[in-house]
Amino acid sequence: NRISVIGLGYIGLPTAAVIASRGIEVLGVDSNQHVVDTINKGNIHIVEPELASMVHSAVVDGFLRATAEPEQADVFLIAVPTPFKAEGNDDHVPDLSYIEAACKSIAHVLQKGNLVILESTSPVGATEKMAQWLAETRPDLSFPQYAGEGSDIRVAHCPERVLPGNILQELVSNDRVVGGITNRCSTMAAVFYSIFVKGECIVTNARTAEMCKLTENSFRDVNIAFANEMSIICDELGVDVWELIKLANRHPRVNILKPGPGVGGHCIAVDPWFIASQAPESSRLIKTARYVNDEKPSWVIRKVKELVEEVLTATGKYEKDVRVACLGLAFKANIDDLRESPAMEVTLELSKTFKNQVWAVEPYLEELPESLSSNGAKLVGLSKAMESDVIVLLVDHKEIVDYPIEVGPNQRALDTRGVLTENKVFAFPAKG
Ligand code: SAJ
Repeated sequence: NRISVIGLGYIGLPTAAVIASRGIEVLGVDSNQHVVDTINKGNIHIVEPELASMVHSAVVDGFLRATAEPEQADVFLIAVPTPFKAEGNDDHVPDLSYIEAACKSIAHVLQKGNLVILESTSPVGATEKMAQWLAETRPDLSFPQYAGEGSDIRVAHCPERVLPGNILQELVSNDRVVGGITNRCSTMAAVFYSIFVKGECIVTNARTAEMCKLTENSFRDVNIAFANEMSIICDELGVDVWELIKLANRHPRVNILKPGPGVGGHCIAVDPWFIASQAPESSRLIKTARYVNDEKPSWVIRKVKELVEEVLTATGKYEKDVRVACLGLAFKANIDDLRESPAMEVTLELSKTFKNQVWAVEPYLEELPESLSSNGAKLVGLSKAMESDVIVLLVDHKEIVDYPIEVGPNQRALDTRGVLTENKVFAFPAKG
């Protein structure tokens, strides 16, 4: 049996490597020749713990090969991006052109009995569209219906659900929701996943599987928005939000997530819009959550500017002599990914306001991105950052959490992740 994975990014490459590590022949397809060449040399173009060695062994052992042109296989997994349509698209309409291109590129190599699975996060109806694109592109298609039991290939959706930073574990251990165009499609896809998934594969229809993925990420977004809104309200009312959340979470049916500088990454800030763009009138809470989370970086920036003013008043320094240290740039803790990062958004804006005055700490970087260094921002270590006037804690990387940060009388700190708050929740009687 041969498996072909179309799209060798953050989902496709780890999935290809895990399947190949089971001794199954995997053909990875990517339109980017540099990606193809890198993988064929046994190297990787993305950062994810343990992925480099797994890809290297799979290539050396002959189970994984990359190519720019699709070839015949038994199962095709499509893991290509589903971004929004071009900038300025206020309705946030998803762009399915990568899925369409993937379908059109594999259509001519499909054979009777093949299984095609869409893993990309997609709006409701995308899998049906995919089946239609496949049917339209295949010249020898003998069945007018592309979606019924009469079709000669099987089509299903099985959304990826892995957490960046823990992809290789979650690919195997997470339950999977498998939604076929028909029951036979679902069953065949579930049997395929059982090759490498230890979690349960639960069968449903394609539209429910699509909506399930969007719902999971919207649920998280709405809950983070609640935490972010509480942090702003608590700031206004003089309540420590971190202590408050710990106390409220002692209730058996309350589980508040953590506030932060905003929501980053490529999924949680994107997927809720897929629902909102298909049901704009009814998605009121989902859209509001998006606005709350998107506005959080601006709130952080305003607070930092207030703290700089406080330092000026307290010390009599000139503004040009004030140093602002931003701790962490990644979109979340313990990963190196700066894309769609609220910490980057905050640091970038501060570096424009306070030119040559921003110090950035990012344990995962050896040099700062050009956007920051061009404003005179400098990459420094944690001990140097402690000499700054305003400390802005943006990412709870382990190195930052473990560092003994002390804020002196003439310094100010804004802790967007609750790292500096000591544990104020004393329970009586103390648990042994
Ligand atoms: N964040 C908070 N407070 C929290 C939790 C997260 O501010 O309590 C922030 C993070 O700092 C980050 C953003 O939210 O900026 C997203 O981080 P995340 O860890 O919640 O999620 P992602 O984007 O890394 O991965 C999510 C996961 N989805 C869910 O947990 C429901 C993952 O399982 C999905 O596979 C992934 O999206 C995806 O690809 O869709």
